[in-house]
Amino acid sequence: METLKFKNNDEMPMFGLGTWKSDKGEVYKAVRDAIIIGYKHFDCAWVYENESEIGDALSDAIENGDIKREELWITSKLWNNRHGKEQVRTGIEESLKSLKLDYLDLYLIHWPVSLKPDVFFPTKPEDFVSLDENPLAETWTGMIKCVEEGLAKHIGVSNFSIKNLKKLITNTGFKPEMNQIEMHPMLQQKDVMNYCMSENIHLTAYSPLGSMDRIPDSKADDEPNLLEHTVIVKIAEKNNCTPAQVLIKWALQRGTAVIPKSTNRERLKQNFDAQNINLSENDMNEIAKLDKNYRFLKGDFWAIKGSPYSLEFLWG
Ligand code: NDP
Ligand code: 1BO
Repeated sequence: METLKFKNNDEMPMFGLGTWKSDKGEVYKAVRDAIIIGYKHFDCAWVYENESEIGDALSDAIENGDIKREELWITSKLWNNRHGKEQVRTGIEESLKSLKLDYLDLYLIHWPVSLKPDVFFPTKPEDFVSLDENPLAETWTGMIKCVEEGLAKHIGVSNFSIKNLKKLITNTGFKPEMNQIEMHPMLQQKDVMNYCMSENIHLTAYSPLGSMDRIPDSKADDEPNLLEHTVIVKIAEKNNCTPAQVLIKWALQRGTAVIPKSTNRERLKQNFDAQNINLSENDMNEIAKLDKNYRFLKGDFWAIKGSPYSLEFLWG
């Protein structure tokens, strides 16, 4: 399995399993199946509300001798209601307890957005805390402490634009080691990619298959279907593989990590096997033409009327 190398020589498997929307009652089996198939990297988050079941699967797999802790790469993410120098510790401890782990391999600030401690998801302006009141630099200081105290081996961010990355680095003097962002042929993020690569910040592509299992309310009426895109289907037929495999291998061949979600055993295996496909230069060039700057996750839930956050702040 190909890896991304960190400064201290730790290696993160570039291919991993996404777990957002992996329901309780399904995710235990999915993680156990994935480990048997060969998955080593699991992408988790406190807000996915399934870390406890993932933790059961990981500890049972370790106890059963299917895998060793040191062979696993576990990422989790700090939710927006645990921002702040001191609160980060509460956030990571909650995730570690649920995942039944002593340390995370990677801990990310999930979004550059702060919420009040008792708010899970915002419904009104008062649910937010502005970055003037709770600066990201303070949260980042809390993240650095997690590494110093051995709770996380590596730290990074998610959903950070170039502007927000630059501000964080200037204000703290410490670079995130990872930026996890939405990336697929319709949102290729070439500017963010060039910037991160020039700064030695690794990238992970989320929603690589188009995140079709999101709740209907969060989908645009005219949302495109990546898995049915004629160019992707044509390249899949040519390579004797599936459209999902083309999308996964495209991300890997660009040098990014990729974390497709599935709870279905056949699709878990299919996605894992995408690592063995080889897309030609011509295939990559054809896919490069599909960029439309199209986001499946627009982030508009942070930009409700009266919120201190805007889409321009997030992505501008
Ligand atoms: P994906 O793009 O991975 O798509 C998941 C959907 O694709 C599910 O409906 C899944 O169904 C289906 N699927 C999986 N494999 C195949 C296949 N081979 N053929 C056809 N359909 C398939 O969506 P996500 O949004 O879940 O993104 C992946 C992961 O990225 C998340 O789970 C999460 O870990 C992370 N993420 C992080 C975010 C962040 O803010 N940092 C935001 C969004 C995602 P089924 O399960 O039935 O197979
Ligand atoms: C708000 C959605 C988060 C998915 O990672």
